[in-house]
Amino acid sequence: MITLIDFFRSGTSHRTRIALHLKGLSFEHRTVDLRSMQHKTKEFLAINPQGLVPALIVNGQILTQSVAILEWLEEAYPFPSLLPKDPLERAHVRALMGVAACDMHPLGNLRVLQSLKADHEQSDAQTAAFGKRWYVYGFEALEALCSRGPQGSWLWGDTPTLADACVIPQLYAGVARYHIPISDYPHLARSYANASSHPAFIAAHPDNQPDAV
Ligand SMILES: N[C@@H](CCC(=O)N[C@@H](CS)C(=O)NCC(=O)O)C(=O)O
Repeated sequence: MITLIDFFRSGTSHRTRIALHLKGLSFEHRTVDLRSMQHKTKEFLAINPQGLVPALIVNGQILTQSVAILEWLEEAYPFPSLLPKDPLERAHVRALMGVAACDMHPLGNLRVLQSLKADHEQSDAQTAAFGKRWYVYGFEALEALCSRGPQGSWLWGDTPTLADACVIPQLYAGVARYHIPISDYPHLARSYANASSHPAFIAAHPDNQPDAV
């Protein structure tokens, strides 16, 4: 039995949903609404002491940190594989995951942007410009890295990998929140377009979640 605790608009929840759907796993959904600070309640902090979504409950064990969850999913459910067979290829896919998960996502996260406003007196416009800058750097880096890899329908070759699971939510946020023109990044645009018609990515999309309003 798998329970995902998430929020529709959260990029880390989005990447976890993509991987769960790509693996074809059925799971129960529980929402923690970040807008009403449900992630800071005693009840949720008992689940994740960091007060961050997502969390995955697997047979009573609580998993946190989305990349750890993705890696667990790949190990526990190897088929369909979301990593290439070759160790060097895997390292390339994990580098793309790292750009999205370590270098882009944290700098646009709610608590970071809230701290810029509350502790450093930044306006909404300054905060948005700050977030956008790191996303643009991320888009540029991802595009350059993908151009070195196997060309196909997805970021790294012809099947979706954990890189697509991590990167697509950041592309979505970059386009929707910061209006970054995805067409300037052909490799990213191709994977983004494929995701828009792929059942697992559609099922995982923020707009298609029960808590989306
Ligand atoms: N490294 C963590 C980051 C989790 C994270 O930052 N989640 C965001 C939503 S995308 C969150 O819960 N933010 C609440 C906040 O910033 O207060 C992971 O990958 O799971």
